[in-house]
Amino acid sequence: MRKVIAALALATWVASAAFAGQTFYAATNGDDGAPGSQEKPWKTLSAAAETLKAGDTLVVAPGTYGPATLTRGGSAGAPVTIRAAEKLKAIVDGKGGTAKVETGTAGFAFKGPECRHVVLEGFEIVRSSWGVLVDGGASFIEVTDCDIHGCRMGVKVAAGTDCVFRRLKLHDNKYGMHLGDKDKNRPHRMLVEDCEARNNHNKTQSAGDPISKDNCDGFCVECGDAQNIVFRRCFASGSTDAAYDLKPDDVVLENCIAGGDCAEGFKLWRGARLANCLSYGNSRWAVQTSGGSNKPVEMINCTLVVGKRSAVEVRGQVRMVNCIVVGAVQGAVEEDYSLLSEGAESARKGQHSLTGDPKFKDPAKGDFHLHDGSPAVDSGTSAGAPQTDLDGSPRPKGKGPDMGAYER
Ligand SMILES: [Ca+2]
Ligand SMILES: [Ca+2]
Repeated sequence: MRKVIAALALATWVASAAFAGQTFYAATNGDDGAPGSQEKPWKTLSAAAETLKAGDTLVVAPGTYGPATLTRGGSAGAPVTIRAAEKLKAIVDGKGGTAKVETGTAGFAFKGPECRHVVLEGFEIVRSSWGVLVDGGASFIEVTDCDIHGCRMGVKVAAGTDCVFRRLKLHDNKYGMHLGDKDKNRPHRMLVEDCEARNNHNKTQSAGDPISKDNCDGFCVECGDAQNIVFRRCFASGSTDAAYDLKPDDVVLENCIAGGDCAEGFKLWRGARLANCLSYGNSRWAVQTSGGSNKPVEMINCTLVVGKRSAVEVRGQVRMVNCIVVGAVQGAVEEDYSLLSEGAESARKGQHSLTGDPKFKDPAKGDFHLHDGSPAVDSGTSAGAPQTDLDGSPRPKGKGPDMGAYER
């Protein structure tokens, strides 16, 4: 019986593998006229990109390659997959650089409405105008486990929807990730998970470069009415502008950190919902909201620590529950069950809110977990509190939920 089941399982696997398409190979010593087999691989990713069909996988051997543009893809059950054989050992070099005026080279470009359902995995992408570019209405593009640096923009969605960006390291570009254009080409349905944006700024700017020297963000979404934009477990530091500069009304940030050396931690233009987020050590505000909408920014279980100016600057409406704020609050905040400290005390209106030292473990080293004696411990409300904290540990522990991003 066991043999029959094994045989059936194998038959099913073979059938689905056949349905799933073919596996091809590329290597720097290959030949674009070759069949693309493991023994006789292709040479360039640009030639391979023309050949791949729904369900096909391209496995790319270690080495350095030129850019590739995809204008076709797969389908929902049978994506086209382009994968580095060894993670970050296949490098795509656009041979441009951050300081250059736009040259129009993307490491990987996904272009046009026929380019749908493509998965890109495990590449290092360098010296391109855009490390990854989604344009012309491409959709269902999933980019994972890539290291993108030395580019003008790490990831740009110029015109596209339904993308997933996961475990990307975006560093030493001008911009980290830039989704959408100013109120056109709405980048609906974007999921950004476990991505890091570090040191994306404009060190050397060429004459005529249209990017303002000061306006370099870690993560930016331009379109106010883009829908279903989610950032989860992302980290940003070292941008000359914001860590997160996000215009959409309904953007959601869960377990995200703005970890220092940016102008603003979270720059939110209209509505937004932040849960378990931490902002500290930024040179202007931990959070700045710009209003422009009657939809309030909502924050629950966030820890917001003053940069050089104030902790929170509010234009528009902000609602805060279970938060810790250290530093001045400018503008009106509707808050409750929050701990307001070091200049934020006068903003306290909520009947369950507190003032006092939050007793962070080691704030100088960026550790905003709570000491035992912190007044924030067990002082929050369970109404609406996320069931896990910024570390992913269960909430509540002890007698109730704590205020701030970490539960103890
Ligand atoms: Ca900006
Ligand atoms: Ca607790």
